[in-house]
Parts: sequence; C-alpha cells; structure tokens
Amino acid sequence: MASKPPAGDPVQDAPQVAPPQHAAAGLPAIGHTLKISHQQMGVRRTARTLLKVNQKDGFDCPGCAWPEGDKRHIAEFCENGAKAVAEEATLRRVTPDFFAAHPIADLATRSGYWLGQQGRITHPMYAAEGAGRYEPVSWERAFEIIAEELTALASPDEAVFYTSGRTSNEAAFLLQLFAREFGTNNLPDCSNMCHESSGSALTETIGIGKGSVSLEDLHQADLIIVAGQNPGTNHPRMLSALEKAKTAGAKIISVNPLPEAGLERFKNPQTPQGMLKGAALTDLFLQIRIGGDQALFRLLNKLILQTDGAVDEDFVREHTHGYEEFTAAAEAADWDETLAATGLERAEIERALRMVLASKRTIVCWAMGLTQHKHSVPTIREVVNFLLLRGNIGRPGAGVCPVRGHSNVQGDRTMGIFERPSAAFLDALDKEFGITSPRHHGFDVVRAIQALRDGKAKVFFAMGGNFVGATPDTEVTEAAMRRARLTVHVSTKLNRSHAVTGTRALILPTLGRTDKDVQKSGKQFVTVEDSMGLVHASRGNLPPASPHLLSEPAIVARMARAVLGEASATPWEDFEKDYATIRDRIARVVPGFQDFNARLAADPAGFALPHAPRDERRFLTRTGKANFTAAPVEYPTVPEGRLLLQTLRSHDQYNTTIYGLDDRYRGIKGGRRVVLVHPDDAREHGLADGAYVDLVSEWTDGTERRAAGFRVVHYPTARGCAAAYYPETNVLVPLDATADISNTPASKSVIVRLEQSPSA
Ligand SMILES: Nc1nc2c(c(=O)[nH]1)N[C@H]1C(S)=C(S)[C@@H](COP(=O)(O)OP(=O)(O)OC[C@H]3O[C@@H](n4cnc5c(=O)[nH]c(N)nc54)[C@H](O)[C@@H]3O)O[C@H]1N2
Ligand SMILES: Nc1nc2c(c(=O)[nH]1)N[C@H]1C(S)=C(S)[C@@H](COP(=O)(O)OP(=O)(O)OC[C@H]3O[C@@H](n4cnc5c(=O)[nH]c(N)nc54)[C@H](O)[C@@H]3O)O[C@H]1N2
Ligand SMILES: [Mo]
Repeated sequence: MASKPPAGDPVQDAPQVAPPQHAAAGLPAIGHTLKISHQQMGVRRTARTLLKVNQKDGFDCPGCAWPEGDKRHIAEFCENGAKAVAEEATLRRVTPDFFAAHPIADLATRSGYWLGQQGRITHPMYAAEGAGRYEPVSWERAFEIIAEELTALASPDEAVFYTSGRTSNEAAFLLQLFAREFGTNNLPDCSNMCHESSGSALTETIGIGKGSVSLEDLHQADLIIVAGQNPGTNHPRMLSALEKAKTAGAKIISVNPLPEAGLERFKNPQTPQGMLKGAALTDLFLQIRIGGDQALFRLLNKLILQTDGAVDEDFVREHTHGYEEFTAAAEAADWDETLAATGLERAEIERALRMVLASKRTIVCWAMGLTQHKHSVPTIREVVNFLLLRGNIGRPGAGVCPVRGHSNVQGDRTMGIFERPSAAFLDALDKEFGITSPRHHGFDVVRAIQALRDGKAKVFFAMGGNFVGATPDTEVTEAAMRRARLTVHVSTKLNRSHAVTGTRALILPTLGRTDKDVQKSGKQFVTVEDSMGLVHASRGNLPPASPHLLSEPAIVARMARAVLGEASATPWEDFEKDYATIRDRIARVVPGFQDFNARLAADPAGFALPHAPRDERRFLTRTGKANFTAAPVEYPTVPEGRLLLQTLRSHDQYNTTIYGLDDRYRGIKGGRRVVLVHPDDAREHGLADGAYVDLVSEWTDGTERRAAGFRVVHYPTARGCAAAYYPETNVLVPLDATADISNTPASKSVIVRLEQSPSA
C-alpha cells in the first residue's frame, strides 16, 4: 500500500527550512492573522467578524475548546482561532457550476488544501449511482434518498452516524435521539480518535470522563505539568493562562519529545510588554522519548512514596481505593528501565521530583501526545495515581486537565453522542420521548470502518468532519467507504470525504458558527460546552453563505421526519422551529442542565456543569472512591534501524483543514511533506538534511504501508523519534493499531523505516 502527493494540485509542496523559533505569538502572529483573514473575507468583514469571537453576545470560536475566561478582551481570539473563523467566513463559494466542472474523479486527485480553498458549499448536491459527478438536488429529494436507503436496511445497525466536534449541543442531542429512535447506538465521533483514552482512564479512576480544573485553578496552581501538548499552535489562549499562573509564582514542566516554541516563551499580544519581550514559560523541559510517559510518572510515584510526609495520607485513606496494590507495583519501578523508556537523565527526573514535592497544588494538562498510543489508558491512569498521591484532586489550584480539541467535542458527548451510552442516560431518554433505545453497544470509529469494510454497515452519515481524511489506514478506509450504499456529509466546506463516496452520495451544506440562524420562531442561538465544563450560548451574526443552507438541527429534524414518518411521536417540527424547545428536553434528560433556558437567560456567560470530584471530592466509581490502578509499565520498543513516528499538526492547519503550507514556529515553510528526525539519527541512517525519503510503516502482522516523498529535516526531537504531519501520514497507521481499552488509533507511535526516495 502506498500513497503519493495528490496529482491534481497546482500548489507545489516544496518545503524550505529555517531554524525553529523559541517564542510564540507576538507581532508576526497578528500580521499572519490579518493576511489570511483579508484573503478570505476582505477588510470590512474581517473587522466585523473577529470582534465577535468569544464575546458574550457573539459566537463561540470554532477553533479549540479552551474556555473563555470572565474578563474578555475586545479581541478575545488568537491567531489560530482567527484562521478557523476566516476559513468559515470566507467569501469564496463552491456552487453547482463548480461541481459541473469537477467530476468526482477530478476531486479525488486534489489535495485537502486545494479542496478547502474553494470556499463554502452553497447547494445540496447528489451523486446518483454511476453518475460520477454531483448535481444539485432539492432538500426534499435529498431526505427521500436517505429515507429510501435507511428503511431498506436489514437492521438499523447497518447505519453509522458519525459526529465531528463542532456540532452544537442542540444538533447533537437531536442526532443521537434520531439514531436511537431509528434503532442504533452506532454513533462514533471524533472523540474516538482524540480524548477517548482520557475518558476511559478518568471514568474508571475518578468516576467522570472530564477534566477537574477551571481557569481559576490554573491561575492558582504551584506547578503545572504540560505533557504531550503543543498549546502554542493548538490552544494559543492557554498560553495567557500559563503566563498568569507564572506571574503568580507557578512553575511549569513541559514533557514533550519536541521543544515547542509556545511552551518556551510567550509574547502576549494583549499586553504591550508581552509583545516586546514575552515571558519564558517552561522551567523544566523533559525531552521524553515518544511513549515514555507512563514510565516517567510511575518512577515519580515511587519516589514520592519513598519521601517522608510526601503522600497526603488523609486524602488517600478517606477518598481512595487500591492503594496497597498500587504501592506494590510502584515499588517495582526501576531507574535503568525508566531512563531507557524515557531517554531522560537521572538528574532531570530528580529535578522534576523536587518541583513536585515543593508544590501543594499541582495540575497536569495533556492532549494527543498522551492519548494516541497503545498504552494510553494506563499512561493517563498513572497520571491520576500521581495526582491522587498528594491529594491533588478536588482542591483549588490542582487537578486533571485533559485539553480538548474541537470546540464542542465535550458537549457532544454530554448530549449522548456515544456508542456506549450508560443505561441511566438511555432510561432518561426513553422516558422523556416514549421510545425504546437499543441497549447493545454501537460501533466506534475503528469498528465503523471495519463494518463498512466487511459489508456490515451500508449507510454512512456524517455530521461534519472529514471521516476518511481523519481516520487511520487511508487506503483501507477509503475502500471501505466506497462499499457503502449511501454516504451523506453535512458540511460547510469540501474535503477528501466528498471525493470518496458510496454508490450514492449526498452533500448537505449547512450553517457554520459564524452564520446567522433564523427559523420560523425567529433568530436562534445554539450552545456549546468548553474543555472545563462551562456551557454557554453561541450566536452567528453573518448573513449565511447561501440562501440554500439549512442549520444542523433543521437537517436532523427533517431527516427524522422523512425516515421515521408518522411512527415518531417526537415533535421534530417544533424542534426545528424553536431551539429553546430542544433545550427544554435536554434539561429533562441530561444531568446538570435543569432550567437550561432560564439559566442561559439569567447569565449570558453561561454556567458550569457539576463535577463531583472537583466540587465535593465525591467519586462516582464502581468502588465509590477514587481508584488507584496498578497496570504494568509499557513503552514502545523499536527494532534496530527503525524510528518511532508521531503524526501531528503543523501551525497552519485545523485537523484535516489546511490553512497554508507553513509551520512557522518549527521553521518550515512552503510544504508539508517533511519528516523531522534528530540529526544524529539521520546521520546514522545516512540521511542528509534535505534528502527525500519514503516513510515505510511496519506492522506486527508483517504488512507494510508507504508514504512517498518526504523531505528530511534535521530537528532537535528526542533520539529515536520522528515526526510528520497528519493527515498525509494517516496512510501509515494500521487500522488495528489502537489503544487498549479506548480503541483510539495509535497515531503517535508508528514504527517506520526511512528509505531513500526513488523519486528524489
Ligand atoms: N490550530 C489548531 N488548533 C487545534 C487543532 C488544529 O489542528 N489546529 N486541533 C484541535 C484538536 S481536535 C485537538 S485534539 C487538539 C490537539 O492538540 P495537540 O495534542 O497539542 O496536537 P498535536 O499536534 O497532535 O500535538 C501533540 C503534541 O504531543 C507531543 N507528543 C507526541 N508524542 C508524545 C509522547 O509520547 N509523549 C509526550 N509527552 N508528548 C508527545 C508532540 O510533540 C506535540 O507537541 O488541538 C485542537 N486545536
Ligand atoms: N494520524 C492522525 N490522525 C488523527 C489525529 C492525529 O493526531 N494524527 N487526530 C485525531 C483527532 S484529535 C481528531 S479530533 C480527528 C478530527 O476528525 P474530524 O473532526 O472528522 O476532522 P476535521 O478535519 O476537523 O473536519 C473538517 C471538516 O468539518 C466540516 N465542518 C467544519 N465546520 C463545520 C460545521 O460547523 N458544521 C458541519 N456540519 N461541518 C463542519 C468541514 O466540511 C471540514 O472540511 O482527527 C483524528 N485523526
Ligand atoms: Mo481532537
């Protein structure tokens, strides 16, 4: 299996390389923001739109899920949030003429960058069997086609309903209700590829799959450990919180195979002093080998246990379970093995320990660097052990902080987008709507691909996202998708998934966050939940990209009426007419949302959802306590002559949406097909900086996967490790390479060999 750069792309991928930078944000960030925004939106629309991001009467930034904070700056946005807004609020349009000029076979030769650059989709489009191209279709006919295919299935479980994390609470609630009324729990979502490992680890250990800290906690912490996360690019507003914590005296340890510019130094664009000098953020940089984190935290835990008075014994006695078993496992931790697993020096770990012991309030933040490995769940459970030992959960300034990705990914899960819903949730749903939801589990992302591949799923519906672009094993996944009877994509912009269709295919264009949403009862707003469990409203203020768009709630409501017909007693029409009626139902089904509409009206800034460990040190686990766990320590072992590849984001992308070809902080310009390798490793492999290689992934079953034509960049990553951008490298990630328990694709630990490119 092999992949090459897309053939139909007029833009040349020709990376230029300069030394990486040591500071993030500052003036270059503002210049870059305005350039991209003006290209997409023009000057007036740029001003009008960017002033509304994350304001109390504005829309929620479609970028990341970082919370807003109470005192909002006039420009409460960051460079990458602004790019996400410009991408959506663009004035470019993809009309039926575009589809007439570009048959599906042509779209399939284009890069994701090119597809995204074409603009907002304006009309519902349909590709009939054998037609080879999309043609305009009426909304009515589109829903009829969906109904034809769904009602023809032998079982509701032959349908899959995917959700990406931009979907509002209201649309997500309707989608899961429709799926269950139709009869399936096949509700995979982007979370399956993202923080599922965090959810699995936290639910087992503290009884809730969400983070336990607020922004205020970050500001009060003594020590913040940022592990496996690149906030300078992916959560830029988090840097302001880290800066504030530092000013109040906090220390920061970053744990990462790469020195990331944002964590080194932050030039706060909101303050004049920040713009010039910036603040150093990281006090200790632990340049860990990929996948070494569980070993690191296990040894730190052993060292804490060995230090007199270091364990919070009252907390352990009153609130935890499994301590003896855990201490026995921790005793076995071994310096030599830890140094081998982490690639760190003994003195570095000892320094980290001193900082840990000096801190009364510790927070650990993490993202994809911890969640996308085979042993991610035990790794995150070890982080929980680490925090429990010193009572760092349910205390101000302390706790777990999994930093979410998509702006409403956490809310979608709260609304019931989950293939393994709890019985309590389904009971409440059934009671409210008089339905009988299926109780057996549905497909997650990987199982959905397997089901499509094996002919067990036949209809694929996506509420946003770019399923074939974001998922692993691109060639397997694309072949699987082509076997579907019908593929349906509710989308704002074109992406790879529109070019890889089932026998019949629909594109349903929808409103984005920035678009004004007017229904029969008047102007609507929707709600979202951020990474810290705060729920608030989001109101678009721009005229919609086209008069033919429907909102996401309207699309689900009309699909439900077409598919379920008279058999459904659910008031789908009312839901479409007035979203407040959806929120009234959410209030009765989802815990923490009572008086939903009234509370939003009382405080436009929104409200915080309850979190038992944070609020009252209550742990709703099987044991009724916070659970210590004692999994064996694992770390990847790499055969001679191979490297461990992580697939990550550049500065100019939002997942599969490519904004541009630069990765400014890492010094890479004008191209994305690069592989970052330590200079000593590169020399050992005989690879000069600038050489071109194929990346060949070797999976345990003997199969090989190849991505061709990557420029080698000598880069200060940890020894034995390499890094390249996703989604180009998804072709290398085997479908079966997933995390134990969470089933998240292990896209941060792919064993590869580098072969001189024949094309070079
Ligand atoms: N601008 C922008 N913002 C985004 C996104 C985007 O694409 N663009 N995506 C959004 C989404 S959905 C998400 S989930 C988040 C993702 O946010 P991140 O998780 O920050 O994204 P990645 O680029 O995948 O970066 C992973 C980081 O983990 C490090 N890492 C890799 N392997 C390991 C390891 O084994 N151990 C440790 N300690 N570190 C490791 C990498 O070097 C890198 O710094 O960002 C969200 N925000
Ligand atoms: N190798 C590798 N693979 C990964 C990752 C990795 O680090 N490495 N990261 C994983 C992670 S963390 C995630 S979250 C997934 C992301 O997976 P997805 O969420 O599926 O992918 P995105 O690229 O975010 O989806 C972008 C598309 O969403 C649509 N869209 C944008 N806004 C809206 C909207 O408001 N409504 C609707 N209906 N559609 C909209 C647009 O058409 C756009 O093209 O990828 C995962 N895949
Ligand atoms: Mo994500």
